[in-house]
Amino acid sequence: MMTVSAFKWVPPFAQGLVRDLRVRWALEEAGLPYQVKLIDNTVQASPDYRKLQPFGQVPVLEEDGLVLFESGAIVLHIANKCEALLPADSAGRARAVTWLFAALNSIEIVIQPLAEVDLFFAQEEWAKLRRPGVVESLKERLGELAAHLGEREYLEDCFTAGDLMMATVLRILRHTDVLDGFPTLKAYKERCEARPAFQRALAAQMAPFQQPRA
Ligand SMILES: N[C@@H](CCC(=O)N[C@@H](CS)C(=O)NCC(=O)O)C(=O)O
Repeated sequence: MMTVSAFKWVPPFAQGLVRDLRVRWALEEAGLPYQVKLIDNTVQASPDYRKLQPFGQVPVLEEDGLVLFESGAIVLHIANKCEALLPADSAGRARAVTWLFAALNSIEIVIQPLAEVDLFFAQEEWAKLRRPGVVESLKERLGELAAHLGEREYLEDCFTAGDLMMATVLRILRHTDVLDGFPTLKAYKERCEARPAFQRALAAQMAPFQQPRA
């Protein structure tokens, strides 16, 4: 059975956004059972965990001696086992993989700076100066994404691992009203979040955070 690493606890601003969610969601879509290895800061910093994840982050996926890190690589690994995440035809697969990379390399890359400015450095003068430029670049990119999506349900003909990744990336904006300016993208993200597999994955990530802390 596959094992996914996840945090025992994170602050409320991160709960429901931690990147093991992508992996849990992919496993739920694929109908593959998994177990979770909950870690804390001590494990994260330990040499043993660094052997699995060089940067001490989550998620890690372990499967019969295979160890993977990077949520994109892990989701792709799972998607390869499941037609519901990667279409059977080679062109459809390639397009889905393209969107998975676009989510990480073209969208997350412009969303993450806003999360950092707002959630980690909000009181810093440089962050206040930087924010308008970050929002402007982000809105430009989201406009381009919305133009591609148009009135479609998903980025391609059906839901794929590319949508899974894109939805998790758009969710990082939940502390802002930026998506209100892009109603079709907001509806797209909500359509993806309404999938039962997503709901199961989210509930599973949230469960340990609701336990009393030792
Ligand atoms: N590029 C990595 C990023 C992983 C990442 O940023 N994980 C965060 C949680 S969402 C983490 O472990 N943060 C703790 C840290 O960096 O020390 C991936 O997609 O897997």
